[in-house]
Amino acid sequence: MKYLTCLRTLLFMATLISSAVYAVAPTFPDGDDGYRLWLKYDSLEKSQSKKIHREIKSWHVAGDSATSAVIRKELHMALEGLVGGIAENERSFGKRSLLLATPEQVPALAEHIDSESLGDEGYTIKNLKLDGKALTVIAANTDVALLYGTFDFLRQLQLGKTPGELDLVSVPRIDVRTLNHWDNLDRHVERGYSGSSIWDWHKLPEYVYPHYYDYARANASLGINGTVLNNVNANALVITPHYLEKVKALADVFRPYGIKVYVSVKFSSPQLIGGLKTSDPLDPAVQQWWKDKADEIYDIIPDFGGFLVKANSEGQPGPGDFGRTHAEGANMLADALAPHGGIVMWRAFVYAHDKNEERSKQAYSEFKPLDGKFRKNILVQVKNGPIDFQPREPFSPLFGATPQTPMMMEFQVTMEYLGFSTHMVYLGTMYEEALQAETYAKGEGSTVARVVDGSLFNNSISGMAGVANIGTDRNWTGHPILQSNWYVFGRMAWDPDARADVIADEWIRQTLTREKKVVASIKDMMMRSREMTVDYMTPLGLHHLMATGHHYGPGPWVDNLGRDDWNPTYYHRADKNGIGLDRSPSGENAVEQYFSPLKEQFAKPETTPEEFLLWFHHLPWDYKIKSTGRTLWDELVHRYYQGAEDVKAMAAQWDTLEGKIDPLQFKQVQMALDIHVKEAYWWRNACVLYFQTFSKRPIPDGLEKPEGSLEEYKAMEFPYAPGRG
Ligand code: GCW
Repeated sequence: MKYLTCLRTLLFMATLISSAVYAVAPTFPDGDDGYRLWLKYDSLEKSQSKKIHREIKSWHVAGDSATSAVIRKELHMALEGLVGGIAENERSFGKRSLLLATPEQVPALAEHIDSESLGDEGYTIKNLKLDGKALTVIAANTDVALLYGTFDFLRQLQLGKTPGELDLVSVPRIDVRTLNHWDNLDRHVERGYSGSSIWDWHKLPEYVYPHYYDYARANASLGINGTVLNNVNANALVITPHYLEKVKALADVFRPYGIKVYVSVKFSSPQLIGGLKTSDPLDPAVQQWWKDKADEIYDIIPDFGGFLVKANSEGQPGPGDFGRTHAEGANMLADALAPHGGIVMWRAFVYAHDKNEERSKQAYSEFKPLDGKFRKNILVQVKNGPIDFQPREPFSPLFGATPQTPMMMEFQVTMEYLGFSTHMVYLGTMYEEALQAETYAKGEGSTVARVVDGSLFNNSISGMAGVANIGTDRNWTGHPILQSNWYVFGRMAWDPDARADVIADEWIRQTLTREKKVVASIKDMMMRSREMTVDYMTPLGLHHLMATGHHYGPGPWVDNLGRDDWNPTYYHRADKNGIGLDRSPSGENAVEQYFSPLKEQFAKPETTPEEFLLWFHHLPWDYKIKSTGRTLWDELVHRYYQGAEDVKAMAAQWDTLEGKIDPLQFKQVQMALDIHVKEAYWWRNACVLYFQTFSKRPIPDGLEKPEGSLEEYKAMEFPYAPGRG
């Protein structure tokens, strides 16, 4: 009896506890985990769906390649999701069908398309009659281009169009459109904030994950046609036989999607893995070693893309170690790859130990004199700004300076300097700003976009690279909204004149919602997000203020690093008189690297755009800011405050979307915004308190005092911040 009572009490208590747990257990929302990216294919509105069914009774893919199989699979899946399915006609095309074909596959198409202008990658989508049958046609010269056309077709449906309305031609403006993975062979991703590397090198080549295919689909949907698998701080092992088998396995997965693989190579590989005593590019044995290596690679991977090289930069070996130029180093590799059709992407991110030149000038000084000395299969890959992926930089003066050397654009998609993966920053506006900048290299209209696409100087090859923000996180990019940066990078690599707002709009409608008001609200936040970030991190042309090593959070006070130009103090030069780096003719004269009229405009503070003021000038704290009439100090503080406030307002704006988008995605962004707000205020407070020690001026009227003390901010340490180099 006693035993029973005891048991009953126990049971009663257990029920109490479990119901208490039940009552308070947080109901973390179920929902979309983001894995499907912008390829969700959720069902379209009924009316649109009906119309599509009226216009298209069946579809037919004429080809039978591996790429054709990919197209079929995508169409099956997408049409099933969007409109409940449309039948495939495997044998031919009937009345009112969607036909995907090259003129080679369906010769009657030839008279309807301008094959020559489409090239290998362009496509057209139009409505026409063939053999008396009304059709919607996706036509191109190759199956890969048909795949690009397929993805565009599906995008158009998701943007509200029906097949009958489509009439478009699309040809990529840039030849080489790559993602650069800064992924190490041990799966650590340098500057990666979305988990580990998606490449499981250990299990390759036998074990191939489904996400390799989905990665390829996502890239192909944007027209990305190359991927550099490993970090530019390269491990020589990647081109040993053991790893080449793994590279091959990935190449085999990507091939049907039109994606070539490339690897980053270490310049000293002949010594490290080849047993040679030198890696001197003019040494015949070294040249032969690379030729043999290229032959070996192409034996295994016949359509291998080529090499990406970081040389004589941040401790990496390079031709300079042997007294040779970048051109001599790059040419040696280019000669080894040329017989196989491979290319070299040679990075211009260099700043030498022994040079006493201001850092922003060094890449130009080094590469401009080499113009004309590079082989035809070399692209020089340049970061968008002259320093290093800062929240805002003027464009690198190398764009436009080398008519005979194609300059490949390198954007950072991962947000090393823009808040990792917890700040909600849409980078489309930043890319657009860089691409639309006027270089004046050949007078007006000489935009960076026209340098990069090769049209300004009629270069025979062109390229754009994006340092990927992709990792093993379920949603790929660690933050739902940051998927849009992968997306916009790809779309702008296809068309460097594409507009950030248009792309934001299409991304949102495919990924989050088609509800007009909600789309508008999200787009509004995305479009303003980068400017807010500039404001709370580095307003008015300030740059390189981040903490050391991991680059997480503010560190404007750092002044003790091994090299002068690693220190934030080198860049802001705040003192009792003022702040900013004088790059005008009376200072470092970096402005001379730009064409007129830019060099004259940048030479004087009055004509320098305000967003670059402190990039080019050291100005007194009481300098009058034209747009607001405030003193420089007051303006600086106001901007820091504005940036932080804008983020807070953005978080509140996001809150209004509860119930209007997928609950899990809503929640994930909301949680990230909590961090974002906190960190925006952290940046604001730390920077304002620090600069105040020089300006000795009060916080302007009407603004609250920064919280915390400078000492506290300086003492913060983050030994385990992700993504370290
Ligand atoms: O921005 C810096 C990064 C390094 C990176 C380097 C580069 C891969 O802090 O992590 O190294 O640029 O672009 O080579």
